[in-house]
Formats: sequence, structure tokens, C-alpha cells
Amino acid sequence: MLNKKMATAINNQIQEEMYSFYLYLAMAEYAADKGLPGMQHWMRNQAMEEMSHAVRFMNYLEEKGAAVELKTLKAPPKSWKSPKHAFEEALKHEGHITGCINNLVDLALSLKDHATVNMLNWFVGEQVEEEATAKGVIDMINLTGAAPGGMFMVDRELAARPAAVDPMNPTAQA
Ligand code: OFO
Repeated sequence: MLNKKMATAINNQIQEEMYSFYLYLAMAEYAADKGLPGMQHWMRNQAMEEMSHAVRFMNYLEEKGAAVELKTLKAPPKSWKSPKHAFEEALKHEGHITGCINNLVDLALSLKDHATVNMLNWFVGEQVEEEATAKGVIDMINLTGAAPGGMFMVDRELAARPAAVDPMNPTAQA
């Protein structure tokens, strides 16, 4: 049995992850509009990864016999000042998500809910990676983006991101 407070907090996190999905999808459309197919590919795959995070939480609630509650999503922004600005906003957003995950861990610890702490540990590690990845792209843009054709080169790098695994089968992703 999952504590009610914990189940509510996980349902709120599903909403956060689905908003992340929506945000990256919007960034993918922005990239398409700017003629950056590599960035669009990168953002769409990030969106798929976010959906897989939501599904991981859904699977956990199901395993614990708690109800999944899907909530309303607000509309994400439509445009950013530049591709670099979009990645800066992505990094800021990931910082927010890291805070949400930390709050979930704090709640699980206060409830002595070790199973949930164990499940959340995967997300703690994942957030380190999420922030580092967004920062890595910003660094790449800073290094090459200002040079003539720089963003074209960055876009080619972004196109090389491996395709995300099936978001409905998230544990297939290590
Ligand atoms: Fe789900 O990690 Fe990004 O937002």
C-alpha cells in the first residue's frame, strides 16, 4: 500500500513529466520552423524520453495498487529568442525537475517508504544526466555557434542523438 500523500505527489510528478514532454515538443516545432532538423530530432527524442519518465511513474503506481490520475497540461511557449535560448530554458526547466525529484525523495524518506526511495534513485541519477546533456549543448553552441556556419555544425551534431526507446516500455532503457 502506498501512502496517500506519496501517491498524490507521484501523480503531480506525472503531470510535470508530461509538461516536459510538451515543452520539448514545442521546442522541436520551433527548431523545425528555424530550419534546424538536427535540433528538431534532438528535441523530439527528448520529448519521448520525458514520456517514458511519466510512464515509469505510472507503472510504479500500478504496481503499488494506487490510481494514476492524469491532469491538465498547460500550453508551453511557442518560441524562444534563439536556439541557444531554448537550450538555456531547457536547462532551467531540468533544474526545476531536479528540485521536484528531490522533494519526492524527501517525502518518501519522511514516510520511511524505502521502496519509493529506491524507485526514485533512478530519477536522481537521470536528472544529473539531463542537466549535463542540456549544458553540453549550450557549451557546444558557445564554442561554435557564433562562427560562420557554426549553428549548422551544431545542428549536424544534434542530429546524431540516438533515437529514444519506446516510451511505453521505459525499462528497456537502462
Ligand atoms: Fe524527466 O527529466 Fe527532463 O524534465
